[in-house]
Amino acid sequence: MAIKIDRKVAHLPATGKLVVSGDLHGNLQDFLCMEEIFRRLYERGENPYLLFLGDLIHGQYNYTKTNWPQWIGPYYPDESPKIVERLLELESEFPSRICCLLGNHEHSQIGGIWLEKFSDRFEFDAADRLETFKTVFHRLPLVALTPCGIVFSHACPSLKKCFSIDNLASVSYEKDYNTLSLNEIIDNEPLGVLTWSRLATYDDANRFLTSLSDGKNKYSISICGHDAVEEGYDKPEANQLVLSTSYRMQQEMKTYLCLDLSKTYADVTTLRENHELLPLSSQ
Ligand SMILES: [Mn+2]
Repeated sequence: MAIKIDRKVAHLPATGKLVVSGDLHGNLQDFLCMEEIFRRLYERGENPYLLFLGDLIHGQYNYTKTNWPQWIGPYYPDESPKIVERLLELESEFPSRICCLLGNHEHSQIGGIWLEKFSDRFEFDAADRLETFKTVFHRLPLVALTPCGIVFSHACPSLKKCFSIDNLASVSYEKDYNTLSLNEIIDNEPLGVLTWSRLATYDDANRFLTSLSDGKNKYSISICGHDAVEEGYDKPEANQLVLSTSYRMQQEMKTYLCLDLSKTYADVTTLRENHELLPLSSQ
């Protein structure tokens, strides 16, 4: 079994374990921690897959170790280019087991909206590899579907229209969004919404999940990153979970997700602390 990527949609298999990380923003140590969790499962013969929810890149550039504010969590240097390189190494070591979704920060490097607060250190630090990295960002899927009933995206599915799997697979990253305002890109369905939105109602998420469901697969939960929630995860609605693994997290609250792909998860109560939702720091 393998992760199958059909254009901008990743399809996870129906067996094995899936470990999921939220936003990292250049935190190489936390990336390596997720890698270690994946490797341990692999060595134990658990048939694991590793999914990142996007925003691997763009760490803090305006703070150093000496003026690092406490609200960001423990100090870390921005090692964004090393993370992308490590992702590529992992992908070649474990073909079809590693997947990263497109976040608004990866998108900003290939025509997505660019905000002043984004770090152009990335382009500086990765100048010699930038074209390679852009090719990588162009192929990152927008959503990941699991037969266990969960759909993953970087940001919340506050879509007002219905989209089929083929609609999502056909999304193009070629357009230049830089002339749009933040509000305009959030109105831009589905790409702007699924990389930028911080809030979806129960009905929005339900419409999204239902329009992707078919006779074979029924999707009941939307999981995204993008926002930092203090507790490590939030369940804003019965059909939505927000996961915060690294960025802007205090060490002991950093949370990752581990799913059994052969199970069915019907609503967010089935995602339990210390079972599916696990502390990164105890690894
Ligand atoms: Mn984001």
